[in-house]
Formats: sequence, C-alpha cells, structure tokens
Amino acid sequence: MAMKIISMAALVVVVLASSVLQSTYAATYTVGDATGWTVPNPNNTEFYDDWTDNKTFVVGDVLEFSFTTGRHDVAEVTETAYDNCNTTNPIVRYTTGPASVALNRTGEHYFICTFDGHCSLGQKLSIEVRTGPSTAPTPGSTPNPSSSASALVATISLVFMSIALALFC
Ligand SMILES: *[C@@H]1O[C@H](CO)[C@@H](O)[C@H](O)[C@H]1NC(C)=O
Ligand SMILES: *[C@@H]1O[C@H](CO)[C@@H](O)[C@H](O)[C@H]1NC(C)=O
Ligand SMILES: *[C@@H]1O[C@H](CO)[C@@H](O)[C@H](O)[C@H]1NC(C)=O
Ligand SMILES: *[C@@H]1O[C@H](CO)[C@@H](O)[C@H](O)[C@H]1NC(C)=O
Ligand SMILES: [Cu+2]
Repeated sequence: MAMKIISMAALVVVVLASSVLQSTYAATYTVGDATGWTVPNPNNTEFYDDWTDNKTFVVGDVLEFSFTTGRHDVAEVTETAYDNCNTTNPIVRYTTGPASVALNRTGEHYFICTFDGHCSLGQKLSIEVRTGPSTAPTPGSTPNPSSSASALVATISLVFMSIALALFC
C-alpha cells in the first residue's frame, strides 16, 4: 500500500517535472538571425528558405521577427496566399516590431510581409512545426536541451524508485 503511494507520488513528480522542463526549454529563434525580417538582398532571394535549413521547429518554440515598425510587418497566411504573395485577408497580422510569434500548433506555417512587393522579393518564410524535442540549435537560436531535460527526468524517477525499493523491499 505504502509502496503504491510512493510510486504514485514519484509518477506525479516526474510528470510535473517533464512538463515544466518542456515549457522552460522551448527555443526562441530570431528569424534571419542578424539580418532580421526584411527584404533579402536581390542576389539571395532564397535567404529565408536557407535560414530554415537544418532547423527543427516544435510546438512551444517562438519566432521573433525583428523589423522596424512601419517598414515591414508579419502576416501569417494560407499556403495559397504564401505561394501567390496574396496579402488580402491574412490569418493574423503583426504590425509592431519586433513581433514574437508562438508556434502553438503542429503543421506548416506561412509568413509573409504585406508591404508592397516585399513578399515577391523574398520576404516570406514557411516552416513545419512538429511535436517532440527540437534539434540542431544553430547560432541565433537559444539551444533546446531537451535531451538533458529527459535525462534529468529519468534521474528523478530513478531516485524515487530507489527510495521506494530501499524502504519497502
Ligand atoms: C550580394 O551582393 C552584395 C552587394 O550588393 C554582396 O555584398 C554580397 O556578397 C553578395 N552575396 C552573394 C551571395 O553573392
Ligand atoms: C545542413 O546540414 C548539412 C548536412 O549536415 C550540411 O551539409 C549543410 O551545410 C547544412 N546547412 C546549413 C545551412 O547549415
Ligand atoms: C487573394 O485572396 C483573396 C481571398 O483571401 C481572393 O479573394 C483573391 O482573389 C486573391 N487574389 C489573387 C490575386 O489571387
Ligand atoms: C496560439 O497563438 C496565437 C497567437 O500567437 C493565439 O492567438 C492563440 O490563442 C494561441 N492558441 C492556443 C491554442 O494557445
Ligand atoms: Cu517587408
């Protein structure tokens, strides 16, 4: 009976710890790193495509769009609108820079700037957001030490199991 209670307590602690650690270690990415959110150089219109290379985005991560208010904006749009740089009726629009956008659902996310011509010149970003631990932190992102978080959770649960066994076996 007491063993059962201890095990339950251990389980509760582990679950709480893992949820706290997950929310604590979500990564924040500055879109475009030092370049920020702007019209890319004409010889590099794929700039934001390249920026997403080797990055994995997970639910809870945050995109920080760094731009001067009134010079650019950020609109989340549909895939069709993204492809056509259609700035009519965006899903949501952020007009004040810098803008922090929390990635709170999985799937594709599409962002464009609605200022005249900017999207067509390459100021557009599409990313896929997954569940699970984020990988490959790169310069400009806050590392996401999910593996050390899981290790910590495993350690905590091991400690509780040991205590329970020592006391009741
Ligand atoms: C693009 O052009 C700029 C000058 O406008 C130059 O400084 C930069 O090195 C060029 N980048 C590439 C990848 O060619
Ligand atoms: C992405 O990773 C591949 C393989 O690890 C590497 O060849 C490539 O240079 C990386 N790209 C960037 C932009 O870091
Ligand atoms: C842009 O999207 C709107 C709907 O959001 C649509 O009515 C309009 O026809 C589209 N414009 C173009 C040029 O595709
Ligand atoms: C997701 O984030 C947007 C803003 O970034 C917010 O309006 C929305 O309520 C959030 N949805 C959930 C389920 O948290
Ligand atoms: Cu713009």
